[in-house]
Amino acid sequence: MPSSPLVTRRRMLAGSGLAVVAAALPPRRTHAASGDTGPDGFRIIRARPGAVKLRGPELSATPIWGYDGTVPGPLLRVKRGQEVKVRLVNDLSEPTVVHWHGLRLPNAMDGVPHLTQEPIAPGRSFDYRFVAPDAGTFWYHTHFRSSGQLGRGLYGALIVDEPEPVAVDRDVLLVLDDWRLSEAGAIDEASFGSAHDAAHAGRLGQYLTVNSLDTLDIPVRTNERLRLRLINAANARVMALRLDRHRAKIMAIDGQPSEPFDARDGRVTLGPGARTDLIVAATLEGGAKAPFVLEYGRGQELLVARLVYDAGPPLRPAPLGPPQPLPPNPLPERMDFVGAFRFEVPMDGGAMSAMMMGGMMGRGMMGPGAAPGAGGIDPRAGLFWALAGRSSTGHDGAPLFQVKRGRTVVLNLPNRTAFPHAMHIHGHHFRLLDRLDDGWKPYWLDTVLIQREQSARIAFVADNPGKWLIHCHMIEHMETGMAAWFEVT
Ligand SMILES: [Cu+2]
Repeated sequence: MPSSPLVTRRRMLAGSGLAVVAAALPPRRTHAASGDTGPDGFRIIRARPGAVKLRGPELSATPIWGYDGTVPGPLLRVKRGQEVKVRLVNDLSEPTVVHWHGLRLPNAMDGVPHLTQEPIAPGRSFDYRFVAPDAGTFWYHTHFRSSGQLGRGLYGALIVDEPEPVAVDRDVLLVLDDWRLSEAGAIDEASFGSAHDAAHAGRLGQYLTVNSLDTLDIPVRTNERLRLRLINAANARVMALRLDRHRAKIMAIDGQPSEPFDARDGRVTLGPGARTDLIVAATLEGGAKAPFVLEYGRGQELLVARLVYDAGPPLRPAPLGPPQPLPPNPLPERMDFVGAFRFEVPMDGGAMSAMMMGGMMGRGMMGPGAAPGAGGIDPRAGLFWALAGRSSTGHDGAPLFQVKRGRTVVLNLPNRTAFPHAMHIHGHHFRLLDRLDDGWKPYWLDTVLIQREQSARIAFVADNPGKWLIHCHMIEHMETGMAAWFEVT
């Protein structure tokens, strides 16, 4: 695996000394509290250029594309069962769409260009309207020319609150991203569409932000209970995070409640697109500081956030006990494995693979008209990856498979490449099956990180009719062949 590009020296210095103080997001801010809401109750969000100080307050702002010109975009917050109503106005110079990542919503609202809707032209708008079926931490992001649009900042968080408030003292959102910036602080646009990135680990930035800030200071009081909502909004970076000196319980993954379990040594790993909700007992003494870091490269780390303890008295005499599990969402309780539809979805291609070399040889050595590599991999056409034996960018071609509504689907996902992949399924959450086929992990996922030469088997009930994508959430892999769709009829 190639090493991550190094974070700049300045960024390291900033991370260790010049933290930006930022208030944690207040809980239960309603989505109507900021921005425009039309007379018909639609929250108006404009996809437009903006400028954000990604490198700290003392350096110049970076031109970005963002929802309402900000990164992350406006926080949307509804209660489970309430409607999300967003009128997306496209003030960009190119088309766009919005995908609601992890939401089990009606197909027409899924925001996949040409598959569920036509792209929203510049100057036009599209109304997204759906009921939020599950409480949890979700996000919304562009799904059009995603490498450039997501890489420029078109994403935001969507929090769906539980029917009854969860017993925490502080609810903090951390949206993580990495940026590839020039010395002057501009987004490196020349490298969008880089074939090298696409054929390797995807576009990795060298500059890490949380909520677009250089570092997030989270104020806490002794014996508080915190909920941390982590979202990995990077195009391709897998984020290995560690919270020091605290016991953290994983409460939810990819929006869905899990059986609570300890984050071992305070560690949690998020592939691109993934979310994790932690509950942390703040048990240090007043005035203490505890780092939350990104581990990368060979033993290097970078400060993401800090818990900064108030010097005053504890909030309560002793910390609260272990948290209760979050209330369940209405997910399928059982799956029919006997009658399941089973399908092989191998991942192939990429740099160092025989298939891609075959494609390069085929065209390069034998001249035009020669057959591309197996599975349609054709580097000359910008296709470096294949899923289930074919190379597609999503909506094109026939469905990978069709199943009747209600059928259990079991997919085997062997990663036959030299890189990890974060496989994302739209419209459904799935179970990660145990190796021995005798059970599943105590959580649900919508995106599963599969290491090189490993495989994962997943199962879900295809209970949501429509045309749904399955793709790698390393965006540059998706855009160069690692995508397909299936249909629930
Ligand atoms: Cu991938």
